[in-house]
Amino acid sequence: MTHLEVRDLSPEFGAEIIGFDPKAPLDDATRDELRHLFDTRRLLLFRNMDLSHEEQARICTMLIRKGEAETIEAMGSRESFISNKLDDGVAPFGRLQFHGDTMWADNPYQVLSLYGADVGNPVAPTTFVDAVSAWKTLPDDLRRRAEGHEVLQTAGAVRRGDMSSVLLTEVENPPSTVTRINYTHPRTGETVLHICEQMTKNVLGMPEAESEELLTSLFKHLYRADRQLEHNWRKGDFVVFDNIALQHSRGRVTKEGPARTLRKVASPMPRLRPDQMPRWKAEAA
Ligand SMILES: O=C(O)CCC(=O)C(=O)O
Ligand SMILES: [Fe+2]
Repeated sequence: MTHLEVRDLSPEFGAEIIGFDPKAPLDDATRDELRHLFDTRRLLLFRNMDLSHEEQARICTMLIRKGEAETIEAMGSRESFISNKLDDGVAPFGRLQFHGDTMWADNPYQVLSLYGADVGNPVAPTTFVDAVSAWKTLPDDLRRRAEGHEVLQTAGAVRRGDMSSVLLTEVENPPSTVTRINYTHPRTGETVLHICEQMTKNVLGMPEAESEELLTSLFKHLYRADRQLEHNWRKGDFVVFDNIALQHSRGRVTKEGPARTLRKVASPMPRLRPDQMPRWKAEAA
């Protein structure tokens, strides 16, 4: 068994793992330890990695107990980069508010990972918060007001709070889904405070002002500065995280700034009906 050194990144979540070699055969005990760390720490950081797309995808699926033999073809994972330099780079500029990727889908990604393929200095960090510990620590009065209510999660642009330099992607036919605010995590069974500033439009069956007031109070708790974990990128960093338990945001990126190219792999792909496929329009800051 490989000896892994584990360093917690914050009291609630996140761990840096030292001593893992993604190119070596994975024995059962090491695999079980990594799965346990992923379930309990929700974000794992590996530094100084030399990781292919295939290796990145294999770690993602292994952590959520999908067949280890699953290939990137079977995952439907095209190699894709968040980048301010590549011609086909995703989210090439601007700031991103807190979100979970595909939170607007009926079966959102369970795991998301970013690998620092080309990283200059300084570049904008990615910041994480933990929506499981946020639910656990919610004050009783807020929990009573929120529990059982449903919200609309949409891929359409939601505008709230400070929108300066936020990258807004216009979607012609935004897909959406309805979920409970107290959402049951599909793998761990834990309760997640399942709302985000970027994609949660409103609380169903509540007057608009009351809905926004409740969401704002919940966001204040969820995004409290002392719950945020900032990741400052270096080339070769590999961050893999639970996309349902955690949310992420990022600071402002510019096309002129130092290179910031992160390979993104998610699993499993949500199954969308053809009429749910978003048609992205222009991106505007
Ligand atoms: O650029 C980042 O740090 C995160 C990007 C992101 O959130 C995304 O592409 O979904
Ligand atoms: Fe994202």
